[in-house]
Amino acid sequence: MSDTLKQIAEKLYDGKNTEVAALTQQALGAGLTAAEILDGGLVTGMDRVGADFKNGDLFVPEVLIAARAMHAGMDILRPLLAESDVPLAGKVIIGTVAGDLHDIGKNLVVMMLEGGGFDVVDVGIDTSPEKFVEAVKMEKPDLVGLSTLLTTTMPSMEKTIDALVEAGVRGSVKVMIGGAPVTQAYADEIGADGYASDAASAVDLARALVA
Ligand code: B12
Repeated sequence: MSDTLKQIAEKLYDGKNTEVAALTQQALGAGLTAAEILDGGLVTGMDRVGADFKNGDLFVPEVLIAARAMHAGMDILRPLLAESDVPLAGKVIIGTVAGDLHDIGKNLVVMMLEGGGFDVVDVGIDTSPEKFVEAVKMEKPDLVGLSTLLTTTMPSMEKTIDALVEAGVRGSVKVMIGGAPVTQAYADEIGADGYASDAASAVDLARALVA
């Protein structure tokens, strides 16, 4: 891996957004492609953030700062990636289900998925099953992510999956769920394809589901 890519990954891990942006420009100037910088620099750095978040060496504020640095690099690469037809890891629609306004964890998952090379469409909080269905029809994602933090809104996850089935689009997407009250057993019970307990595991799961 080139030195510049290594530095991008390191500065991203340290949350240095100005340096990540400057190094990203430098790498482009040196002739590296946007895809090489994304994979070898930004995604590599964000993967390390994810691993250390999972094992308890990093906490939410550090992940948010690293994600901001990732965005600084992505802002430069995004237009180039859009032009060059670089295959992304996959497309994900994600939202907090109906009745639930919590979004801190969901936003972390969004950032980690973006850091993992996914194209993410965030449909927000208190998202009705109908809105999920509409978004799936419009965006044609590979994966739908459902988040909830309240036990009282866990049934909204099942209603969302049922609505995808009724609309005839369940077969075209994988569904992953997450949030403090849900478990793998609950995912199995409501017919989701998988559950992940944190943002880093969500990226691993998303990669496995779209593989
Ligand atoms: C912050 C917070 C709020 C904020 C939310 C702000 C926001 N923008 O999100 C506010 C003040 C608005 C709020 C409101 C309420 N809250 Co509140 N809130 C919390 C609190 C303190 C932290 C939640 C949080 O952000 N955690 C940090 C994130 C990083 O963790 P996380 O969300 O679990 O996300 C991680 C994983 O779960 C996973 N993940 C999350 N989503 C997804 C999705 C996918 C697809 C995948 C794969 C993974 C995944 O990855 C994330 C990152 O690693 C918790 C208590 C706690 N300590 O957890 C209570 C808590 C969730 N709230 C609770 C309650 C009861 C409420 C209220 C009903 C209170 C009230 N009486 O008004 C309202 C509900 C409003 C509504 N309709 O939603 C209860 C829920 C109890 C229950 N079991 O149902 C809790 C547990 C507090 C408690 N001990 O009683 N709350």
